[in-house]
Amino acid sequence: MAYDSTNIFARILRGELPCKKVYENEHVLAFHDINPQAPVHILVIPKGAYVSLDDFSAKASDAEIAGLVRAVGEIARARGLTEPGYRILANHGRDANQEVPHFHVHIFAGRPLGRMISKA
Ligand code: DGP
Repeated sequence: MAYDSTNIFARILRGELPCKKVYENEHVLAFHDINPQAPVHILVIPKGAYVSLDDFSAKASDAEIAGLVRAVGEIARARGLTEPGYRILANHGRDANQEVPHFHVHIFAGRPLGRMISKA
């Protein structure tokens, strides 16, 4: 799937749409999800144009990949999520219901999150 530069997160990265920013560095922007599924629901996105984890893991540089993973950990630590815990999730493609075609990692926290995934 080719990257669509009109997707919502590309527009946020270009400053065309607002977001509630949580964190930013050279490689990464993080902001609150517009439709939170937990008391803490943060999205961490690379600044580069990658459709999903599939694209990111195949094409991103080691620095971009390290930057994103380190940002997730840093955000979680800065927000005191290490204890009591948090969950990360990244949807790729149809079966996972990926809605926005710019790679993003969800961070969920702030309540007991149950086990793994819905059976529905
Ligand atoms: P996914 O299904 O993994 O592609 O999740 C996309 C998430 O993006 C979903 O939890 C809602 C969130 N989202 C969609 N549009 C916007 C937006 O304009 N701003 C913010 N902050 N989040 C958005």
